[in-house]
Amino acid sequence: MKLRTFLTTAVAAAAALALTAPAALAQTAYKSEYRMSLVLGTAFPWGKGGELWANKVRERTNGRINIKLYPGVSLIQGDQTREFSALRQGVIDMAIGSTINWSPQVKQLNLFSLPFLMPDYAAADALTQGPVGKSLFQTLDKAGVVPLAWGENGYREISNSKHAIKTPADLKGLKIRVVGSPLFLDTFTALGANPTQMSWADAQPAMASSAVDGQENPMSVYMAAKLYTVAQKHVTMWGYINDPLVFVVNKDIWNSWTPADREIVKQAAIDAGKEQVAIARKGMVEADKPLLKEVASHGVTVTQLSAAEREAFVKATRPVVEKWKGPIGADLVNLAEKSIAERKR
Ligand code: X2X
Repeated sequence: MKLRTFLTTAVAAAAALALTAPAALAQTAYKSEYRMSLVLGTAFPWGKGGELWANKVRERTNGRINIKLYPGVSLIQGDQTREFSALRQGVIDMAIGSTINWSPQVKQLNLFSLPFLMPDYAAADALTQGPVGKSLFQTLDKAGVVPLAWGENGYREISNSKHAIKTPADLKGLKIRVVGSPLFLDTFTALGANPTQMSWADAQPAMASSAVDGQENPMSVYMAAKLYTVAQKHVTMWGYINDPLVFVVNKDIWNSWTPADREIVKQAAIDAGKEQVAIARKGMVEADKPLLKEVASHGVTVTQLSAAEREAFVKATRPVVEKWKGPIGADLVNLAEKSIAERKR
């Protein structure tokens, strides 16, 4: 090669490198490990979702993106309502989080905690998989994270150590552990109970020592955490709310990946989310609800409500729905009600 040609080629190559430098830099800036935050570990459907997502990403990127699970929200010392802020700040790289835990920062997510909004699984799907889900993803994006897919913690049923709950009067004076969104204080106060906020980590010892009488969580969580061993011998199936899970990535982390890798991470989240929802519903969607039989086999009273009995709880909590419509956004609540009314069953 003549010197002149060589120089021209070298200059062109240097220019090309300069142009592509940000992308090239981004690729070399991959971390050896990414930290995924979760409240519940792999003994629970929630943690299984994390494992599925991480494995799919590792396989499909040939190990370029390695994810380690941090259950028990251990990156933020178990303080689950700080997860969203930590995610935004980069203390956490990615997460599968409950809408409940992020709703103190993202008020629209309180939608899913409106009592008796979603009568069945089809209603929950109509929200996450329809225009409401899209709108909430835009909100999350604006709030500074990259939302990729929906999962599910599940329909939350109430348990306690004292007696069967059949009417709101049965809740009177019961000390109920709730998660740290103010909406829950309103709901349980409206029902005559005595709600107290604490993290999941603190909740189990509190039940064991009778510092609290009851709690509300999906039956899959109740079973995997063996809540019948911490005096929770009465369960009422009232299905008052369902908390979806959201698969998200911190924005800077997302931007550090190549477009091809972003697509892989997103598709893996969607695939893992679908599988995770099926795992979360297992035992509850079959006609004979085998999970409830298993619960009852531990000496637990499982109370089913008639339509009229359930209606009494709906009526008692109606003012809470009215109060929270404004803070959540009336348009969003209306869109949710419309999506549910038009749902496929
Ligand atoms: O703390 C709870 O109750 C749990 C595990 O369900 C959530 O993180 C919302």
